[in-house]
Amino acid sequence: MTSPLERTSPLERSLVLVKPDAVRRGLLGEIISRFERKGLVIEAMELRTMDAALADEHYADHVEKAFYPPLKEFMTSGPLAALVLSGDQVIEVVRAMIGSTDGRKAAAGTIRGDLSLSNRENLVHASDSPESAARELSLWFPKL
Ligand code: 3AN
Repeated sequence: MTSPLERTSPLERSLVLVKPDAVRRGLLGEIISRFERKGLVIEAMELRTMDAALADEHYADHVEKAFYPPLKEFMTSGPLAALVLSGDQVIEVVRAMIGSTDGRKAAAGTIRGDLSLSNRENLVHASDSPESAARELSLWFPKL
C-alpha cells in the first residue's frame, strides 16, 4: 500500500467488475487477491446480478455495436462482483493488470492473459479514465 506521502497524484478510485465468467469458474478469489497483493484497497464490494437496464447504462458507449447483444446476455447471465478499488493511479494500474480486451492476445502476466481465451468472456471490467470512473462509480455505488 502506498503511503500518502509517496503518492504521485490525488488518491483515485476505479469501478471494477469481476464478471460472471470469473464467478462461474471459481476465479473470484484469485482475481481479488491479485488486486490485494498489488496494494490496492477494496473500499466496497458487492455480489450482484446486473439487470438489462443497468447493462444498457453501464455500456452506453457500446449499445449500438454488433457485439453488444451477446455481451449484454453474458453480463446479465449470473452474479458478478462489483468493487470500488482505490490506490495511487489505480485506474491505470488496474487496466495494466487486466491486460488488453482479447484474452487470446493479452500479455502473459495479466489477468486476461493468464486466465482468459475470449474476447467477450474476459473476466474483468475496469474503468478506463477518470471520467468513466466517476460515471461508473455513481451508477454502481450511488451512496459512496
Ligand atoms: P475493455 O473491457 O477492455 O475496456 P471495451 O470497453 O472496448 O473493452 O469493451 C467492453 C466489453 O465488450 C469488453 N470487456 C468485452 O467483454 C466486450 N467486447 C469488446 N469488443 C468485443 C468484440 N469485438 N467482440 C465481443 N465482445 C467484445
